[in-house]
Amino acid sequence: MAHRIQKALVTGGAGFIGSHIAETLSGQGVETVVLDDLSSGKMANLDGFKDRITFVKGDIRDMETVKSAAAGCDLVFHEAAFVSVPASVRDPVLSAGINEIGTLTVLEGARSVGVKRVVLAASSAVYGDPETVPITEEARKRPTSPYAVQKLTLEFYADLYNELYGMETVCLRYFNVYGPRQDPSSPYSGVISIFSAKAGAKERPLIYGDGNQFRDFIFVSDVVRANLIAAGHEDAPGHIFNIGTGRRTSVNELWERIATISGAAGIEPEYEPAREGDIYASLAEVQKAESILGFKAKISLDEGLKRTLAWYQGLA
Ligand code: UD2
Repeated sequence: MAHRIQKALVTGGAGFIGSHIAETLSGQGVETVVLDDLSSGKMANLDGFKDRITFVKGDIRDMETVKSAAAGCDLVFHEAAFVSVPASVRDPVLSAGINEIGTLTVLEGARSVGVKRVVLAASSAVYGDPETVPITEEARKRPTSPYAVQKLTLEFYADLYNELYGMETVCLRYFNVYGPRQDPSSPYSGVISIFSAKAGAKERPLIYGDGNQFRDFIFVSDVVRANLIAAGHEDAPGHIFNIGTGRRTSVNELWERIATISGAAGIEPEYEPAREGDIYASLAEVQKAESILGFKAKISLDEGLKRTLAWYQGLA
């Protein structure tokens, strides 16, 4: 597993999820290279471990940059992406350049320098509005945004590199990931980051719709662990795994818990009409990751929220 990794590249390693992967890898003594163009990632996310990594500022669409960052690596974690769903709706061509051509460049660059395995960040966005929950990996794919189409394309390319070129690839379809370093600053930021910031400021949150819509929220350290297992497990290559908890939480319940933990209980949310294109139900079927990888999320929502809120309080 992770102890067999000598050197790894994390694309998007200055971003929310990528920085946690880079921090864990480098903390385990893995020689870690971070490639990030800082378009949404931040140097501040590397605070505390930047002396343990090699940071390369560069664009994943540039083949030479990718090749030199990946040189000598046995593993690549591909977390770099154009991450905003609504922004992908506004700019499908720009987002496709990063999420499709950028991904292809990472795969091809990795292959050309002899990387053994690439673990890629896929997304539950590929399912769109599901017919039933929990959602199995085989469920119908109904992408409802350019971002979702691009993440589905990423999976096809990953599979192709596994089958056609014999470079091992594993795709992890993240559900709603949350935790420290998630940026709360845009209205389209993850709901937990927004609610945490609101609770800290003792302000009323906005809930879109009736608040009964639900999600599968997974804490970022569990996602890091899933990546490390996917990186080392001999049965992982060629597979796509849902990475969630299998537990559902409604947006109403989420606010209640955040408010209680942060001492903001009694602050009533404001309600607005549901966001256009919002999905009502999302919940992972987690059996496949459990049976093949032995991966199971460990951090309860309350524990994850406590750690997240503590971090946002530290920022204030
Ligand atoms: C998630 C992913 C997105 C994409 C999508 C696929 C995150 C941050 N986003 O979007 O990248 O993969 O899934 O379906 O993981 N909400 C409020 N008030 C707020 C903010 C949000 O009520 O201030 C609601 C929102 O309307 C939605 C729920 O909270 O019903 C979750 O919203 P989100 O933006 O955190 O994540 P989601 O699932 O829409």
